[in-house]
Amino acid sequence: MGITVEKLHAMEILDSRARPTLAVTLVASQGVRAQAGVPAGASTGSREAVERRDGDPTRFSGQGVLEAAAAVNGEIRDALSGRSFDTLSDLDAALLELDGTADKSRLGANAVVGVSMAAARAFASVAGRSLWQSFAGSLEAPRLPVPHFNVVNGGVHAPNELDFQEFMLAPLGAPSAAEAIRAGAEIYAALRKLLLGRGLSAGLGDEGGFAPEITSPEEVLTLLMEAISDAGYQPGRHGVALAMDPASSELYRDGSYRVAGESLTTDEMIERYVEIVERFPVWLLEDGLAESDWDGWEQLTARLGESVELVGDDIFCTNPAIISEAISRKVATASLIKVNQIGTVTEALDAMRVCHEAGYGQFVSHRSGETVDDFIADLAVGTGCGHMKSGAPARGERVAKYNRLIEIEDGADLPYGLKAR
Ligand code: 2PG
Ligand code: MG
Repeated sequence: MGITVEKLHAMEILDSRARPTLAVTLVASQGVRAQAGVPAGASTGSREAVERRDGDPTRFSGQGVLEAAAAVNGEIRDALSGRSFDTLSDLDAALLELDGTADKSRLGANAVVGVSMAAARAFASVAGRSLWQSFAGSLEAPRLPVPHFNVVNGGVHAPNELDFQEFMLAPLGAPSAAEAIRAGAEIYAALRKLLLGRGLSAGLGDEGGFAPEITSPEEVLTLLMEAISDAGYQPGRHGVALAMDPASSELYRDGSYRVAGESLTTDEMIERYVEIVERFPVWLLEDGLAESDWDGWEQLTARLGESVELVGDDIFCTNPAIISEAISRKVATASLIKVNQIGTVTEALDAMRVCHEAGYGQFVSHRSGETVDDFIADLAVGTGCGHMKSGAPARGERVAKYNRLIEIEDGADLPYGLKAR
């Protein structure tokens, strides 16, 4: 069932980092009102869709989004109002045509994605479906994804000296999403106790994980192993595994990687990962190498691609064309999926389809700047992609997505876990 756009409205609200972002409302004449909160990143890939910021230094240090809101309330509203669309992909195509740039920079990717997300919700409601149900059948059969809890934050997400950005708990062996979330929360509490017991800070980074005064990635992983055991869980792929996002484009300068005061070549970084994977149950590594280090990525994939899921984030930017190139070069084994990184829901689904057809994983993700919008939970469930990350099991904007998984699981009899690959 299609929708006829009756009203469209955007306003400037705050994200979880005290920065402005957009809230978009779309009213369809079928009696449906749908909203979306637009996420925003800090460690961004250079080929991401470009969000529109006002650049007015007298407001929010130039980060305001009044012009992006005005694009929704003006040009986009004028172009879409009164028009009927059969599918979300038709509506998204109209947005792309109106913007006319490859990176959505004219209207602003934040404006475009907000309208696209609200429209996805409107199409689902008009069809009498939950959002996750509206994605069902597009890829794998729906399932509850393994939540990946980012419990230690570093890099550009925290003011500590830890270079790697994210250290995640992955309850691969949990029997259900609700039990996985319980594991995440209990281990988070055990980790807090461990940190405080050692006189380390339990202050939080942008994604709700702790930001202790630790510089060595191995030391963090050792602490996580302890916290998992302290909370009564089994570390490992049959229990609670580990995952990392070093966000290494941020560490890459003049051909080498800066890690804990050392300067490492690509080969040395790969060796470091090989050692880490031998010592710790790290099952997934995202952005292990920089977005410009494609040759390094080829080597990394040849070396670890069989044993670890290698996820491309900055390097792919949820862009179907870049992912296709990566597939032909045997770079990575999965893509991160961030809807705002590419700019429309339809294109994010295209990126997931490209991955799916090549046997690449799809790891649905929040951004470091978030609202309480829980869109990604439905996206991950409906596409059956098997895993999702939304930061720590703490702070409302992170927990909103995990709680949505609990709600979906409560109302539908769906399997939990990674899909069989
Ligand atoms: C990442 C994301 C989300 P940001 O690097 O994967 O965790 O961070 O939103 O800052 O790009
Ligand atoms: Mg990343």
